[in-house]
Amino acid sequence: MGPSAIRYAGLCQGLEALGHQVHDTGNVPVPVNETVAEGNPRLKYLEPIVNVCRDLAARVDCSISAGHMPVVLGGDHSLGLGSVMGAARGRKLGLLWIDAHADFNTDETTPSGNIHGMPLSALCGIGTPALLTLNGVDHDRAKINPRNVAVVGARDLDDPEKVLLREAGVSVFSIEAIDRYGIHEIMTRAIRIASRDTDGIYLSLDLDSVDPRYAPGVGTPVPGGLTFREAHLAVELAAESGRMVGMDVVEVNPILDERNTTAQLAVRLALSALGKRVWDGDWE
Ligand SMILES: [Mn+2]
Repeated sequence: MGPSAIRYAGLCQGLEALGHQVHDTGNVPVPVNETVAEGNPRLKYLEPIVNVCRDLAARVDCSISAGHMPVVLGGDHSLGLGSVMGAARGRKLGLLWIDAHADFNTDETTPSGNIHGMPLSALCGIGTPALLTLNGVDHDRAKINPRNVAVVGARDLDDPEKVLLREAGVSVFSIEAIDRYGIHEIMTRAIRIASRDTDGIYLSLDLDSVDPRYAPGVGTPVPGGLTFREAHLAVELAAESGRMVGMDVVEVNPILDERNTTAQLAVRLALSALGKRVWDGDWE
């Protein structure tokens, strides 16, 4: 439903108006939630999630290899495991994870059993082998160096998750860091970390990073998030780095939304991340 809402809010038309050529490849097939078994309560829906991620990884790899910029819409942030793993095939990637959460739990630390709380740890090589290798089919286990990962906007971290983040060496720029230093300075630092000795940057944008006033239609809203303008500046700076190879726009849930507000914001942010500016002439 998330991708439909984002399409309905005009993503393709907006991208074309920016001068991009758009190939909408349609939805990645996902089984209907209510028809599959939840399975292991510490790794809910592991099997369907791994299958979807394996399919998505191949599509993203193909897209980048063909010289395109994949824009992956969701939906559950567990898809980030597939998209980033695909983007990291044969490429050394830095990762910007803009999110209210760090998504760095494992099956051992998870309070909920939701895999959308685990993709970033799995991408850094931490957690259950089925996620790390997409069930052994994917040979590029743990491609992302945690030293090239920056989490931006975090404000809801679990204690065991904090220990894992620290041990791994991930840079976490909490909302407090943004309050103190400003989004421009924090994104500059985050982009520097993701750029260091890498071939490019993948941006994974969880709409719950934005304050629920502007993005009410997300699964796990947390008050005190990025403002409308901070979110835009964050992705504009990512675009300006000239190093982005692909992006996710996720956690849009139309059932929880108010008149498609969150999908509309998702479109605005995706366009800003792909080059849209209010004014691109001189300021002086
Ligand atoms: Mn997330």
